[in-house]
Amino acid sequence: MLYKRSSALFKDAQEVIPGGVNSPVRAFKGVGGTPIFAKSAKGAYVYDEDGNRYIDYINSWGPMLLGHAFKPVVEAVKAKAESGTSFGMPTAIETEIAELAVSMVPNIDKIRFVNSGTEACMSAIRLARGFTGKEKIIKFSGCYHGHSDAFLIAAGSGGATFGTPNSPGVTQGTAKDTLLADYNNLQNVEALITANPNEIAAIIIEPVAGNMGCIPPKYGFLEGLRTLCNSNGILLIFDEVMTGFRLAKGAAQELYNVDADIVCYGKVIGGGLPVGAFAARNEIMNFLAPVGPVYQAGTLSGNPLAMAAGLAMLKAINSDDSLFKRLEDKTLYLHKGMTQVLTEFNIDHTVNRVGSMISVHFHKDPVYDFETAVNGNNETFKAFFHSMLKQGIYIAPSSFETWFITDALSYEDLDETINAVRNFAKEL
Ligand code: HOZ
Repeated sequence: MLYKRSSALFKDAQEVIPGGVNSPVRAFKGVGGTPIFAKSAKGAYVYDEDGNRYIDYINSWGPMLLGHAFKPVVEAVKAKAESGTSFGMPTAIETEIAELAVSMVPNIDKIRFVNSGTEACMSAIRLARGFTGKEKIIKFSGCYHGHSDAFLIAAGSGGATFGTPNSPGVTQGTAKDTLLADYNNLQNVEALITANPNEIAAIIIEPVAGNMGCIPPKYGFLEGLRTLCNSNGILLIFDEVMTGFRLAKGAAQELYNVDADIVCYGKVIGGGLPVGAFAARNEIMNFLAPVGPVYQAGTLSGNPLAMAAGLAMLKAINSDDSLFKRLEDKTLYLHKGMTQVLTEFNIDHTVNRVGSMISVHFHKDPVYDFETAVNGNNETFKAFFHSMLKQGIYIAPSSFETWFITDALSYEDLDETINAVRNFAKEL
């Protein structure tokens, strides 16, 4: 494959944008080499500036559940743009998407739209602190809840990729209010609660972690957190930015039958436009301004183009009763195919999967928390990434990211991918 134009564009970009990218993991620093520049995308494929085609397993890091340039979304955005792109006034479409979202998800009465998953999680902890009158939060090592200060402590995603899970610029004052627990370790959480009596406002978690690869919650873990929260007056926040409207209509809350107190959304809910949201029952949401005292605002929040995209996306998901089964079947097919090849070639691996989230860890033992995720062989991952890229398969340029399966993928695409894994295994 030729990457001539991408290389030239990257060179120019580095002159005017830090690292040439507007979000660090895109820069390929974790795997080496030059990032490819996207030119267009349709369905399961993304095309770069040099004209190469890739089967896409990043899918804009999650939003493209139904494939790139999904027609209903594109048409809704085009139509909406004709009547103005932003007003800073309430619009009818905001209520329409809010009603639909609330009807699809168990356990929420009201939802507030923001512009990103980062904003959603940042606002959710402010709300939790305001509601409970307490200041500390518990987060899990390797989970990533966006880049607001309170979360850049043992953060997954780019933080883990670049070895900067604790970012400079976060004050000690902020850091001391974020307590860290190990994913899938209830005893750990219990000990933190005991050591900080009456001080913890919220526990925030990705109910299926996607920022240290894909890591499922162990049986009973989410239920255990729910019980601990109930008995200690702590709010449970599910960061469903990745899982929301992807794992089921009601996402992880529905899949695991555990109710969170506040749920954060992003990615799929915006159909590929910048949208985040957080939601809860009335009692909690009514603490938000202008009804309650906790302030949160945004000039572009509820932007009509973003709402039109999100609404078209949610309508398509809500009206398709076999969607989640199709996604699960495709992901399982890929899981089985890759496992078979890697086993045949004696390559140490663990493949984790929940619904349409999947990741390959080059390690023979189970991967269930950040420590076990870090144990993966990064040299093998790098070789894997570049081999797949050369063969036209675009996976996340970091072993600390989940892959996102889209409904646009055909079984031929999946076979092509499994075949590419076979070629990689032969070469290794
Ligand atoms: N935070 C995203 C990965 N978990 C990366 C977003 C991007 O680079 O577009």
